[in-house]
Amino acid sequence: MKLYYMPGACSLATHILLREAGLPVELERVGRDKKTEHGENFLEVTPKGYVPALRMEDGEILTENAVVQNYIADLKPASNLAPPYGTKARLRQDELAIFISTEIHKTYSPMFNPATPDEAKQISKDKLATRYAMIEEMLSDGRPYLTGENFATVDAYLFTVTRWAGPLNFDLLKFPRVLAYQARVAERPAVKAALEGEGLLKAN
Ligand SMILES: N[C@@H](CCC(=O)N[C@@H](CS)C(=O)NCC(=O)O)C(=O)O
Repeated sequence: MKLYYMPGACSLATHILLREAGLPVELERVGRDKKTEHGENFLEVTPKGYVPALRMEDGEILTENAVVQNYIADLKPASNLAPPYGTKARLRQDELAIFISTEIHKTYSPMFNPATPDEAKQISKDKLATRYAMIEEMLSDGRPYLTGENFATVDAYLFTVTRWAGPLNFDLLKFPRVLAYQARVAERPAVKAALEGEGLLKAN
């Protein structure tokens, strides 16, 4: 399997999950010009032109964060990254993944665009604040991870997009449990390895 990624982008979540699942990690960096580090035209890999894109063992390309993340989890059920398909627990985890995708990830996205007016960026920040208030509430019972005791797909996803808060000047100080959660996830060996693999962490 080969993961097409951009350093620190949402594809980091899939990268983390490959490492959490103990699967081989083959990475192909995609540039802003849609060329990959080995000269592939990324638009021929996927006309969507965005990461993550996962080339599966059969050669087909799989896209869309929530789906790619579940695919990795289901390849290695013993890693407990997602409950079995068809269970209520899986339904709830999928609900959370789509919440992260549509209500958090895609609220950050326009803030990366220099053409987005400041008023629009503020609207995004106000919306993010209401969404993080929900995450803060979820963590209020002391659970270490979003779905309870186990690190899951949704943790890799939320951690990845929440890393953008700093560079985009979205203040997380009002959400101390979210901040503690970020620090907790960052300590996981697989997360450290993925960050280092993308050149986002200085090796000691
Ligand atoms: N709907 C896609 C969106 C993925 C996405 O937003 N990818 C961003 C990086 S976080 C990207 O590749 N942007 C480059 C572009 O759109 O040209 C998903 O949920 O996986």
